[in-house]
Amino acid sequence: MTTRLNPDAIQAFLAAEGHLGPHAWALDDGKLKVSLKFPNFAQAFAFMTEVALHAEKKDHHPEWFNVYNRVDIALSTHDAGGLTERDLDLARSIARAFTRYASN
Ligand code: HBI
Repeated sequence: MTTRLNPDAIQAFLAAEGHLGPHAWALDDGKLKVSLKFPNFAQAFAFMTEVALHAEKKDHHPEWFNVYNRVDIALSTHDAGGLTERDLDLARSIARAFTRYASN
């Protein structure tokens, strides 16, 4: 699905599912962004490996940056020039994966 979400749909997502423990998704520069912290690098990288497998299956990939125990993530659908259901779907996979890691 490559139809861009309307602003109300994005706000509804943020209100209902925007929270990941102490972290929260935010809309920034047309992308869904979150910064996650883990107890250490090994946990952060294990999380990234899990998410990478989901991303490959969905053919939808995060922009992300890792340093030590921090993973900064930005989601958007380049093909659509904004956010689509594919981003919310990947965000939900990220949230599910994150619940299995203790956050810092
Ligand atoms: N990942 N986040 C994101 N956005 C895309 O538009 C996208 C992607 N992964 C793969 C992908 N598009 C491909 O379908 C095309 O680039 C061919």
